[in-house]
Amino acid sequence: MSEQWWKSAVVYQVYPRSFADADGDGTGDLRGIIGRLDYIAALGVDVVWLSPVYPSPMDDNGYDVSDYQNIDPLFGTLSDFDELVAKMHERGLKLMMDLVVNHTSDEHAWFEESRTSKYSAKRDWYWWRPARPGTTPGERGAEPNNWDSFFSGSAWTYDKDTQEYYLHLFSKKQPDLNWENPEVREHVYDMMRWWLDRGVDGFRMDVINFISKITDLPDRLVSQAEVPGDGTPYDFSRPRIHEFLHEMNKAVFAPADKALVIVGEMPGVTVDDAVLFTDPARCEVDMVFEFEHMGVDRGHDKWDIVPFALPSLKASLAHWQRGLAECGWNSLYWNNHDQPRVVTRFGDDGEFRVRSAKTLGTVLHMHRGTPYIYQGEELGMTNTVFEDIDDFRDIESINHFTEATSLGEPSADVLEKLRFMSRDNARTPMQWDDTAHAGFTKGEPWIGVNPNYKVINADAQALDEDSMLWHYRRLIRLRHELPVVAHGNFTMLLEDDPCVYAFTRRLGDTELLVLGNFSSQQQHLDVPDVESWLASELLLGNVFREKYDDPPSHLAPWESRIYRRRIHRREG
Ligand code: TEU
Repeated sequence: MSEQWWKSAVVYQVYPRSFADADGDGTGDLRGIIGRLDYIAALGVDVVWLSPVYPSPMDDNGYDVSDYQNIDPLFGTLSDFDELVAKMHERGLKLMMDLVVNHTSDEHAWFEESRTSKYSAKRDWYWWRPARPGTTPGERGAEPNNWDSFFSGSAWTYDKDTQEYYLHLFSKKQPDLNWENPEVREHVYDMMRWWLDRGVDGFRMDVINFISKITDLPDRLVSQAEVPGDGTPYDFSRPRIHEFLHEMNKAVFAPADKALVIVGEMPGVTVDDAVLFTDPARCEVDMVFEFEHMGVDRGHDKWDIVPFALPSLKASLAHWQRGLAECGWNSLYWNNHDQPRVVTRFGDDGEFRVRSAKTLGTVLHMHRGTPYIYQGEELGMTNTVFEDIDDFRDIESINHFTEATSLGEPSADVLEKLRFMSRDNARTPMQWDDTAHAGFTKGEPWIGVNPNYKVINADAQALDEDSMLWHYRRLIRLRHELPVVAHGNFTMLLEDDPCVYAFTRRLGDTELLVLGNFSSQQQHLDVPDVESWLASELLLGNVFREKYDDPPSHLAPWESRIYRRRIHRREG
């Protein structure tokens, strides 16, 4: 297997709570996943990314880990896990674990020891600081600096017993680990080696660019132009981040005698820094997972929803394609457990749901990078229906509702934004069939099933070769079969066109032309250098026609096509 096997791989993300429930308690589990491995294998993907299954108080659905070397009883046992790994490997699937080491749970033994006293041996494993000089500890404004948490409120929580604050970039139950302390790093590396020995094939490392911080934790700058409470200039990709990742690579990845995949989830990472993180010669990570394109419909924060404009999406993706053209590697995704469903967000989840979902898939999968499919995306699952705030489960959504309404924003307005942008849209149960609770559980699901499961479900689509599911299988096969899909260079066309997404890919004498109409109206298009495509071959489309005009001068609503041609030598 080539060293960079993951360049032609496709990743499938499983969010265990919502995938399949075998024991009927309403929450998905490892045995549920085992029961659905044939479904995953039939898609043709190479890697499964498993969101956290470690013991956790579940303040942030497992992204708050209280024991790194076990399985939460909600999800099963270590022996279920071993069986999952073995059965995945039997099917040629690799397992990528979610690794959450920027922070632990406040119920992790390390933090429990750390908080006992200022003189605890583990005090320095976290970021403890006294109140701001001249203030009264515990009062508003006394926090050591002015950073806000991603989940609303200050990033600091006061501990009355030891009269200091601890830092948490996420919830107050997710204290940040202090990576400056070499003992912390050694313990994390040991734990990672333990999972590799147990059979896992790689890690998706949660907010890994946050682990290095400017150690004096300065106040953020406050200016009109800046996001309120945004500490990002000080906590993203800070001074020692490359050193830490290189050290981890040498300590954990390099010695492993198997083909791994290492993904750095890095909110806010720049293209230039991504090149450094993923340059193979630097031995840090294999690819980044960045968020720039997830911001195209957001203003100053994720709740400031602005209208989607296709040229911004194209500009963002093209910027990354160009920036990593010579060196480095990126992930490609529309969805994950933190994002609303893409067909609702960038597509048309009404009349053209299937067609727009196929076009979104086609366009994404034909880019250069490693594509990720988030469970249910391959079925065209949509955002769900939330009647009121009690229907939400996500800490980020609920905290935002509490904060925004307490500041006077009408609850109806906040709810409307949550309905569109909340992470819970991604977290409704997987829609397996048209029986009760979409076949996800025999119990009461932990979060409501999307009411459209009778129409959108895996069983129905498995029987229909024209379905989304089959379309995704074809896209995955194209990547595996055509080197140009994985490795070809990328050229964006028609950059300013507000409705058409068009680009070429080229490797040697093979060139692909990818066209997608991102609108619910027919669109005229002028394919640049159209003559060269006259004798090309249509590889995949989503609108059936008796006769195709190749290449097309019009695309039907949400129509997409992939063409292939051979380049004659004199064209060079
Ligand atoms: O998310 C990191 C991240 O970028 C957050 O800002 C995330 O986008 C969040 O949803 C804000 O909208 C990772 C995990 O994917 C997420 O589920 C966790 O909540 C978070 O880290 C903390 O571990």
